[in-house]
Amino acid sequence: MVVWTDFERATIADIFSKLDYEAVGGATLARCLIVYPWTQRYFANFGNLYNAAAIMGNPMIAKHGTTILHGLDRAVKNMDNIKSTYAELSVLHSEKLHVDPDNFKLLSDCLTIVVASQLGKAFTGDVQAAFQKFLAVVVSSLGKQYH
Ligand code: ZNH
Repeated sequence: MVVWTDFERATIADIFSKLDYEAVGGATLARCLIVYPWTQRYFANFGNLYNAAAIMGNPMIAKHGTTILHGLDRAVKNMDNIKSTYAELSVLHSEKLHVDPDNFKLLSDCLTIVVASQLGKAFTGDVQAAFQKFLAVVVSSLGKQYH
């Protein structure tokens, strides 16, 4: 059972309330595919991923990035039940999509960088600590149904 301080709860809610899901989701997934090119294998049917410019301009990537952020929103709204909230999504990624769970961590690191660049000075050490704790719980919960 994860314990959240009032500061952590307020910080996570505040960050997500400020995010433009479309812009941040697209930028995060694009960055993940550029920085860790082996993650492109899951998106073979998403069209042109030829280089960084193509990835950043790919509308399917932008749309799926938005889907992922909406997926994260479910954890924000269920901070005390992230594991059960993601049970089904974990099964989907494991059994149907065959996404290596290491990739959840890679994506979450890209999200941290995109959020940091959006928040600028407001992304203090305390804020980063809260955000990374939240993402660590998300990553662990998404990996829970892998055998
Ligand atoms: Zn994932 C899908 C979420 C990560 C890959 N995803 C998906 C969805 C969601 C998600 C919500 C939708 C589902 C349905 O439809 O039902 N993810 C998510 C999250 C995360 C993720 C929250 C974290 C954080 N993914 C991920 C990664 C990868 C992926 C990292 C790789 C690399 N996903 C994926 C795919 C899919 C998905 C491939 C399918 C897509 C299509 O459409 O086809």
